[in-house]
Amino acid sequence: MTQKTIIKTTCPRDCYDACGIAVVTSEDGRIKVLGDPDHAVSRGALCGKCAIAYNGAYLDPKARLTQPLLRSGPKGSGQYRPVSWDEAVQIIAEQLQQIVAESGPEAIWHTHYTGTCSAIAGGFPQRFFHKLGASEVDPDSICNAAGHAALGYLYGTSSDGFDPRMAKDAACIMVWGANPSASAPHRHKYWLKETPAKVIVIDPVRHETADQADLHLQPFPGSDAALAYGLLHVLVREKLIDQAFIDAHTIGWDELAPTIAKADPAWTEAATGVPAADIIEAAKIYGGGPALLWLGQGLQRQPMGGNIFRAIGLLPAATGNFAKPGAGLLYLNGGAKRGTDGDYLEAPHLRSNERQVVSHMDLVDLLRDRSRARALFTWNINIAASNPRQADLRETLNSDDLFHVAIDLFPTDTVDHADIILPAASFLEFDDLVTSYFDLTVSPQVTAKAPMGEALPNQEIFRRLAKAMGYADAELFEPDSAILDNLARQLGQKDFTALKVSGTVQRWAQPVMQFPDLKFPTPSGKIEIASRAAEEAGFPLVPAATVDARPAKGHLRLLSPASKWLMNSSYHNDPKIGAKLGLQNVAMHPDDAAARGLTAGQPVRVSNSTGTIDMVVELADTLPRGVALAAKSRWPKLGGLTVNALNPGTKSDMAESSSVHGIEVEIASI
Ligand SMILES: Nc1nc2c(c(=O)[nH]1)N[C@H]1C(S)=C(S)[C@@H](COP(=O)(O)OP(=O)(O)OC[C@H]3O[C@@H](n4cnc5c(=O)[nH]c(N)nc54)[C@H](O)[C@@H]3O)O[C@H]1N2
Ligand SMILES: Nc1nc2c(c(=O)[nH]1)N[C@H]1C(S)=C(S)[C@@H](COP(=O)(O)OP(=O)(O)OC[C@H]3O[C@@H](n4cnc5c(=O)[nH]c(N)nc54)[C@H](O)[C@@H]3O)O[C@H]1N2
Ligand code: SF4
Ligand SMILES: [Mo]
Repeated sequence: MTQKTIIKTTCPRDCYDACGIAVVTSEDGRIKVLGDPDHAVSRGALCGKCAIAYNGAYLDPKARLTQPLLRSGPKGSGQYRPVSWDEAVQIIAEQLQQIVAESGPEAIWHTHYTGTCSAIAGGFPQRFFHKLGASEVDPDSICNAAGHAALGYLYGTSSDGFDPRMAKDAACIMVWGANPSASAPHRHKYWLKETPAKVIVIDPVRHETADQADLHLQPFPGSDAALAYGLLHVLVREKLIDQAFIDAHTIGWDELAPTIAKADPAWTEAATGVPAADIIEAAKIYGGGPALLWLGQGLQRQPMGGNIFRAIGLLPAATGNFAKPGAGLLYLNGGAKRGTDGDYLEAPHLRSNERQVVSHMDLVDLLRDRSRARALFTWNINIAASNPRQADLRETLNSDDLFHVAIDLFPTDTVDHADIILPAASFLEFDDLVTSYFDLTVSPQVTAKAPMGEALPNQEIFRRLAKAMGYADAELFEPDSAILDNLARQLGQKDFTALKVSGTVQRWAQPVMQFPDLKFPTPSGKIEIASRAAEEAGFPLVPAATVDARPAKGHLRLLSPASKWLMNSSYHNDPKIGAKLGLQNVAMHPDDAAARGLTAGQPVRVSNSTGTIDMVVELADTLPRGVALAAKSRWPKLGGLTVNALNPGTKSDMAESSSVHGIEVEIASI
């Protein structure tokens, strides 16, 4: 039998699960990336997409970027020649210095997100950009900024969620606008199945998690604030609110009275499409005992996403669902809750100018304006697939006078437009640290193999760039080993070596209660149902029972949530995943298809004033009438423009964030 070594590590993808991984290397050097059977989340199996991609594209030198490349032909032509790391960083440093001298560092922009969520590869590069004085595209504006802003008004924080171990004490788990069956597969498979709680899913789509729930409410997209008020109406009527809690720990409850009174089940049914009986049942279950509320990220990617979050966020406040077992709400659990010091990791003190920030929704306009943007770094992100105005963005990225450095593992569409391409090492190739954004755990990312070709971890790339720029600050050169020990200590561990030995650990041995002392980090210290800060920012004092207008005649509302087979745009280039994805399809209710004379498998043109793309019809009675669905983030170069070519980049009501689930389209046969 061939001798094997097994290295245990953690998946650092932008995923609720943070699975434990066992990397098995046989004597002949062959590697298998498997789910760690001893890990509490993965229990021996990765999700389908990672099981394929980590053993496919991630290990395939032909799929990966393996050396620095310098553009040798017109932009977008894909012509590059290999250069050494020294040459690459030298060219970049010279360009940056010239731009700084002529236009100031503010003309250098960087955009990044969650290609890897490990701490150093995700955070350390910020030290370089702070020192440089570069400008930054607001990372969360492509994903979840509206929800963060809304919960900030209400609770003073959006990153301090319930401890999922509380599920054993809950009478109800309400999953509102998330699809764990795709975006958190192990939560779908185990967490939601093993809880004694009744599970309620609120989602326009009857996805697998909704299908398996005790109760599924199917509101029309963008009508959730009204639904929240409908639930509050029943909670008040049935005396299921906790008046003592409201009196002691909230401000502004009475301001809600007129809207709650209006939102009786009949009104709410008309506003949302959810049957009155289901609204009453859901409120009774939610109000009947300790309840956990999971606020999905898809939910707030709506034109009124911020208001919707403020309205739904009222439910745990009205029912006193904090500081007791089985109670709470969760959007994300941030690293800071466990003790990570973001300022240590990113060193903002290195900055000597004021940071300029724009929303992802404004990226195209920014990049077209040479008086504001002369250089762009893209790292941990694939804007050419994931961002709005896809066709415009591609054209903009082709500008000869925009100096573009792309750092990635793979030759994505974004990378194809760069002047210089730098190959990043994968998470299997360096040590790092992962804090799940669901569980309150701390996990090691452990080197399991040598970097592919000349690829380097993000942090090492930015150390080399700092040296080439002539910087001397110690923070820019701090070695990974020292950072990992410091982070491990911040997170309550002895050091990183100890964490490697223990593997994933819970930050606290026993489940922790949410807001245990019932002090909320708002200006008043209470839950701000009425928020002066929100009012000063131009929002209503209390959330409104908004309902988006139904699509114009003949139009459909297009949702483009997470695909089961992709991690955002990652993995489309893996041939086995590509085969599973097949042609780009758009799902719709059979009645909507029939009304257009369309049948399953038929090629159609999907269009609106932003763009037109061709897709194939899928019939899905899991969707409400009037709603179409095309999953997000395929690679344009693997089949033509994708769903973001239909996305105008309209901002949600709060934080200039994405409202991508608010798009309307027309669909017609070709
Ligand atoms: N239509 C539509 N569009 C959407 C959404 C939607 O719901 N609908 N959702 C939005 C959301 S929520 C998000 S978060 C964004 C996500 O969009 P992106 O942030 O663009 O996510 P990915 O497409 O996965 O891109 C991450 C890139 O990072 C690379 N990467 C992985 N590890 C590393 C590393 O260690 N170093 C470097 N340098 N690169 C690495 C990957 O190869 C990948 O190319 O998409 C948004 N776009
Ligand atoms: N497999 C896989 N997993 C992923 C990702 C991926 O791309 N693929 N992406 C990761 C990232 S970056 C993120 S942000 C998370 C996102 O994961 P989720 O938080 O689950 O968000 P989405 O997948 O965008 O959308 C979730 C659900 O929101 C619903 N929704 C849309 N509009 C509304 C509405 O108006 N009301 C209600 N009630 N529901 C609505 C959609 O129908 C969808 O089922 O997943 C992460 N995990
Ligand atoms: S992407 Fe999520 S489900 Fe898949 S292996 Fe990674 S952590 Fe697990
Ligand atoms: Mo996201």
